[in-house]
Amino acid sequence: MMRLVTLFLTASSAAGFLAPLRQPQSAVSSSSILSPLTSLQAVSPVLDQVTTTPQKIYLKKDKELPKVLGGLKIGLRELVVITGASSGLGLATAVELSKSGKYFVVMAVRDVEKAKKVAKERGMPDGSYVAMKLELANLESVRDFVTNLKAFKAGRPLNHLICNAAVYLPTDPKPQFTDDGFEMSMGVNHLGHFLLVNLLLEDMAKAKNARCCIVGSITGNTNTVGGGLVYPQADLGNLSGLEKGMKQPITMADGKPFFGAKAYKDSKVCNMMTVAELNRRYHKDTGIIFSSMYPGCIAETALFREKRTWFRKLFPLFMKYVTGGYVGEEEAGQRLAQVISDPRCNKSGVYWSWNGGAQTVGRWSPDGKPRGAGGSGGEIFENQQSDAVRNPVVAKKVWEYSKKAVGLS
Ligand code: NDP
Ligand code: PMR
Repeated sequence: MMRLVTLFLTASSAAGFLAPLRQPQSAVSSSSILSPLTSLQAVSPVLDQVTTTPQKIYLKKDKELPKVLGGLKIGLRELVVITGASSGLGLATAVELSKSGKYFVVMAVRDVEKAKKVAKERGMPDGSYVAMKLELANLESVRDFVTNLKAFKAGRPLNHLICNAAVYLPTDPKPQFTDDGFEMSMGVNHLGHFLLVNLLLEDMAKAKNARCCIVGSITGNTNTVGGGLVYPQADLGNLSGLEKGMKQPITMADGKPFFGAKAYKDSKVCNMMTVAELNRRYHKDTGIIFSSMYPGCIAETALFREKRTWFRKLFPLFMKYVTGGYVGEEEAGQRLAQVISDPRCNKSGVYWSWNGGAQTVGRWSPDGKPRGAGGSGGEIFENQQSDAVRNPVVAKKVWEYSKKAVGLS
């Protein structure tokens, strides 16, 4: 055990994770623009109201949709949209909810064929889900997804929305940008979801007991060891990057040089602040339950695809046997599904966590409060976010700047 701890700490430290003096890599290049959709050819649309340009593909390839009367297909089940449902936590949640028989799942994914394949592999019952194109790195795709969803659900309200998709790009020396020119982590994890939620609020307001969960993380919260002691820390600074619109050459919310690992954590702070603002602005009038959650450390997901092989091998062991923060995909999926389905989660503005990894409860909270490392097992509880995440003045600014960035104001 000690050898494992030493090995991971040494390797992590050598890689700079515990070295607060390491300078972030600074590289902003307009030549590194990533345009994932630009090479795709236009094909004829299947839904009349979807207009297409040569840059975009949406539902057009999905032969399933024109044949389906979505409203009928959904039946008496509650309709839930899950972004990033083609792998990891999102897929595990989709499996859990679709198998319960109570929910019809819209898998909102960037790769529809992949989603269909994994849904079958994981035994999601036929007729309990549909895969729809959503490319969060393209705001037009977000808008088209909403149009297509409305057409599919044919006037039914949207019961639940889970914003789960994310990218983590800690080793990119240069920033990647979305089609709209936003730094990729901020663009996909925060701004794409920000637009999506705003466009779907009206449909959710029509549902009884609607719930909207945006997945957060311990690593965005500096009141924990995972978020507070491991470099880099999330920090939105003076928000000058977001205020200026987050478009290239700007790469960070604080306006500083690009630093991929921090960009992810900053985006998670924005996710959690968005929930706080949604709750403040809309809960009372719409009845929608807004929440965020930390699923535990699901150390084997594709989120860590950029990490080196040694890290991907050691990280799950470190989380299992040292921090007690490890949780498997299936259990994490049950947790996120619980936030949507459990009557105990019928409370808005909460950041849900689980106090599994019992021996670590309290031990890993710098202020000694029992937060839990989120490991397997344990009970759900209302966690407390860091002061920085709970700051209402900053959250309001994040809301306003984000609105402007995605063209809502
Ligand atoms: P995965 O990489 O397995 O899942 C992320 C999903 O997001 C994938 O389905 C991916 O699609 C999708 N996605 C990525 N980019 C885009 C895009 N541009 N447009 C649409 N979809 C996109 O990671 P996890 O399951 O681990 O992460 C899920 C959530 O959990 C994230 O919000 C993450 O921040 C959060 N989280 C994860 C933790 C962990 O320990 N793993 C801990 C705390 C929070 P595709 O399948 O095509 O790759
Ligand atoms: Mg971290 C209780 C201690 C704890 C917890 C719960 C996590 C969760 N981590 C903890 C501690 C440590 N981590 C320590 C002591 C180290 C130094 C060795 C450490 C390192 C570390 C790295 C390098 N941890 C990481 C990384 C990542 O690249 C992960 C990350 O930040 O992804 C954004 C990560 C994580 N640790 C966690 C969790 C949940 C992650 C994934 C976070 C996320 O997806 O938001």
